Amino acid sequence: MSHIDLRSDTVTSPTPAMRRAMYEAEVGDDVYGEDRLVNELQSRVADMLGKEAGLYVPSGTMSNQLAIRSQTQPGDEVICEYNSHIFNYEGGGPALLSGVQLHPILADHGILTKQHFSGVIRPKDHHYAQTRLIALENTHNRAGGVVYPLPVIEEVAEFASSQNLRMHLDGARLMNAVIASGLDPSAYADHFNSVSLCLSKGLGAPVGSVLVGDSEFIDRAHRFRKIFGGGMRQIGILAAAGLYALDHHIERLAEDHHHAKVLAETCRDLGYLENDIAWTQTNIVLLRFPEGNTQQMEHQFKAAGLLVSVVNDHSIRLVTHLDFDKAQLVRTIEILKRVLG
Ligand code: TLP
Repeated sequence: MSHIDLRSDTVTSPTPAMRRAMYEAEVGDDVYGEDRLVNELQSRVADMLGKEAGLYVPSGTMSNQLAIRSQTQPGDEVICEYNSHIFNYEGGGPALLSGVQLHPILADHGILTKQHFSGVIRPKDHHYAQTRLIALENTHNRAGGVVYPLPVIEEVAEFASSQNLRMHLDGARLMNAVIASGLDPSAYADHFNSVSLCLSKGLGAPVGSVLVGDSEFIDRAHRFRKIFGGGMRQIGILAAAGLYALDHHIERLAEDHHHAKVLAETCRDLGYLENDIAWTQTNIVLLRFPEGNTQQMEHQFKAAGLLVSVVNDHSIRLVTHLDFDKAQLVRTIEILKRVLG
């Protein structure tokens, strides 16, 4: 029997219906701006998030890096959370591609509040890097899919505006937050100058993210996308997958959240859930191994038929997704009980 793969929600394969939409897609050359489906996808996501314009890019990493490059100058500073994707998993991109320094701040469950910014903004003095941008992540991946509370975002955005700082949202899993909270996507996006949304995570497309913001920002990002090598040609076949995902795979995220909750309950009962179960809010479950033996546990899970991802010495992550069904849920519970019980 094949392994159950809960390493990430990026592991899904396009469904037969999504592949059909890709097969039938008309294409044009997107570097000339002539791919109708790419244009449709970009304006669809921009409309959904209440922004003027959108830009289709190959990955969430490129989307975040373009947002940083387009809203900073070399020598500037970007504030982010200590466990954020931008700080941990993007290969030092901000230093390499934008020449900026990151100022990471550790926050409980990944949630930076207004209080965290007290005394952090650099004075306008030649000694200092200039603070230019605040980047938040919703849902917060390494915190375990935590949904950013809207009132906290509102407070941070108000503060940012009082300091003349721009705001970027890494919304790789923003639609998980939308489904979990019942809020409109634009309710979150309203507070940011730029938002990155991934189609290749819970939404189940094989590739792609859309970066949105005002037209001037998107125009700058478009230029940097070309410079970073992200100008692509007949990608209507990929945009078709993204459009299909927006039409068919948003509401169903609730199912992934339900599956994650059931797995979290199992892990809690076995004594291995990292946080209180109230923090399992979307599709990510964090397991804690105080003995620091996560590599060894990963091998044991694999031998039992389950692929997991090791976050660090003490944490293992399970992520539910489109290709994980009820039958696999039952099998996973059995495996968890067998390995951890
Ligand atoms: N995250 C991946 C890994 O890189 C850790 C995963 O499996 O979760 N922002 C957030 C919050 C993300 O979780 C990710 C992917 C990205 C950006 C980057 O997206 P891609 O992989 O498309 O570059």
